[in-house]
Amino acid sequence: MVVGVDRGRYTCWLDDQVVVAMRARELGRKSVVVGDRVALVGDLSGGPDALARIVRIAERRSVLRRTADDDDPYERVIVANADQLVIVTALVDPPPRTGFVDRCLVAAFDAGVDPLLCLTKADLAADGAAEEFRRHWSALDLPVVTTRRDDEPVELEERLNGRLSVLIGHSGVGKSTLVNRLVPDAERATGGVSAVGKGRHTSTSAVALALPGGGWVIDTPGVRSFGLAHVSPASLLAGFPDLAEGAEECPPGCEHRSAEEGCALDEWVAEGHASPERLASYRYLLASRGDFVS
Ligand SMILES: Nc1nc2c(ncn2[C@@H]2O[C@H](COP(=O)(O)OP(=O)(O)OP(=O)(O)O)[C@@H](O)[C@H]2O)c(=O)[nH]1
Ligand SMILES: [Mg+2]
Ligand SMILES: [Zn+2]
Repeated sequence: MVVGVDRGRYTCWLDDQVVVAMRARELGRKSVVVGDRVALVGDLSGGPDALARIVRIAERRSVLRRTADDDDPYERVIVANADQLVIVTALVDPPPRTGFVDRCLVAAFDAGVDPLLCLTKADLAADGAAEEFRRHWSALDLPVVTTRRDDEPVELEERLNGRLSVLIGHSGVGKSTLVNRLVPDAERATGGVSAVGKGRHTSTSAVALALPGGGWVIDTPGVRSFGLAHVSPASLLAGFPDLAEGAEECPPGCEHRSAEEGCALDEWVAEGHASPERLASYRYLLASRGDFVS
């Protein structure tokens, strides 16, 4: 398994040992990402100067992608073969954003990866802040864990056990801090919280670490936005399962923009099946992508 990628060098985990490899020419332009299962040839000794070659990438069980912006055609594959996407959001500093979580949920559903919401820095937040924030997704079966500075992340640990999970979130939310607690010898650098938009990230590349209890956790650099240009309009709606059922009542070809155009989603929300904020978030995403359901 590829556990790290840095300037053309791929760190691979092979029989409990680290082997550094480069791409073999026969791979062509195919990208190799953290989480990929690969076939290696050459020097597999794992010595300091040993360099193996990646000759094949195994078929991926899942592919988690994002684009920098909603209209950016360039897709970045974040990780391959993840079972679980852990959406890491601080309750304060940086402040939580429901829209970011909604975007991650769309990406998770699109990739066929289970979402988990992890709310950090509960020690800094007002009482009830976690409950208030998570209420936004109360119509979904979205598992949520809350963590705080001085507590062991026991519940998170249980949910990561035996699975390949990737942590995604803005810079400074505490991803690397969690990884250091989960994997005692991880030694991931942690840093301050940079002002939003400053673009200073403490972690600069994705790294997979073996969990003591089995499974893997992947720490990733903070993302500023989670572009969804690669997600089809139909998949976008699938990322809002609380709304998708209501859309069955829409007229054929409904673009879900407004009740005036016959969209049934306003009625669905008025009946209490989903929250107005979720519908607003969905419509905001639709509009920011500049495409509509046909
Ligand atoms: N009070 C408190 N501070 C925390 C908690 N988790 C993380 N921090 C602090 O938040 C800051 C950022 O933590 P990091 O773990 O570096 O954040 P990150 O998400 O890995 O950031 P990037 O690598 O830039 O994406 C550090 O100063 C941590 O000590 C928490 O639960 N409570
Ligand atoms: Mg980090
Ligand atoms: Zn509609």
